[in-house]
Amino acid sequence: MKKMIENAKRVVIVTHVNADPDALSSACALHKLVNSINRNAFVEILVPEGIGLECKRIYEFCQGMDIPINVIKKYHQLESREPCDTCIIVDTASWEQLRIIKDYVIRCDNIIVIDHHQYRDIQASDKNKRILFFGDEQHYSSTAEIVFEIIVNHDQRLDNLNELATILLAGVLWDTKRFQRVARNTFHAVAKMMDLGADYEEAMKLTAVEKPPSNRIARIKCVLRHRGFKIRIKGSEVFVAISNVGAYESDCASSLISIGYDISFVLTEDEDLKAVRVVYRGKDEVVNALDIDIYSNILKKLVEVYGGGGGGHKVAGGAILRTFNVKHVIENLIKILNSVSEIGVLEFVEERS
Ligand SMILES: [Mn+2]
Repeated sequence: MKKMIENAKRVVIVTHVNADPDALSSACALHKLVNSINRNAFVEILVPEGIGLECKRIYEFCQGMDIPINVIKKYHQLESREPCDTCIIVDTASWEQLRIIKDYVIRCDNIIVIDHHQYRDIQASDKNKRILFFGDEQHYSSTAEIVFEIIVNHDQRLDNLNELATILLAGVLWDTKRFQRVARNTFHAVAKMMDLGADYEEAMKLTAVEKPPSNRIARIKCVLRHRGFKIRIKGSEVFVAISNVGAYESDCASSLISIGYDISFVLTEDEDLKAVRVVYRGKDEVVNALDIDIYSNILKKLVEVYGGGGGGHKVAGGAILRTFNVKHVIENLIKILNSVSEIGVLEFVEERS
């Protein structure tokens, strides 16, 4: 990786669409690393579509450290850019998650992927390209931990290491939901971050979110529109919810889990992409005990039907499907649930109050 960066002229660091604190803090820290390895290279961070609300403070923090972050919303923003030779993809499991910057990144000669997702469809597809992978989900619960390890193992000590450690800690806090899920190296990494001057309180403040009223409306609509099902896998009952919303589908899927479902799927028609986005969430203890995994056994089958791509973990993930027919996707999803269930799919039916 160091050699690639030393020889680079133009480096682009990219995150997944609507960067979260893990993705954005990782990108900012890498920007400093690339600068320290190669002062002559042009380096920039590109974020497709936008930055999550929960990232506002990290965004400001990075700007305070003179790290430029460019949000790419339209193709013309890319057309005016020269092609880059080296791309660093962070916290991204699927090409589809790069959205409008996907084609720009695919043209890079050297690709470095730093990521912790279990399921992924980014592979070295083009043999002429050099592609490097860093990270796995067993050892790392966030991309920030991997980036931190790379920085700590770098032979030069970066300036403002305490501040970088603070934003990376914010990334860890976000992805672990304040240590509700951790991997083997998480606590080691966090202890080392604290040793190097990370400010825990500041890191917590960096990820505090105030959600807009439209988020609350989306979650209410999601609950009103949802359909609930009971399936059985290896003798145990599993409650599954399916819903659709126009935005905030991840929050919507999490809300369905918090009211009592074991697995939730939320679909969104994406006007710009002319595609359907699906996200899923699962309850940790239930999903870990199941004999199937949601991505490979359910969602991937939808990707096989419609095309597209996706990725994720045992308890969270998503995909883009090349269709614009939400109803059709839901029908197929129910069919797939039916095929994995020992008792078929039983729908909960209640009269409206
Ligand atoms: Mn992450």
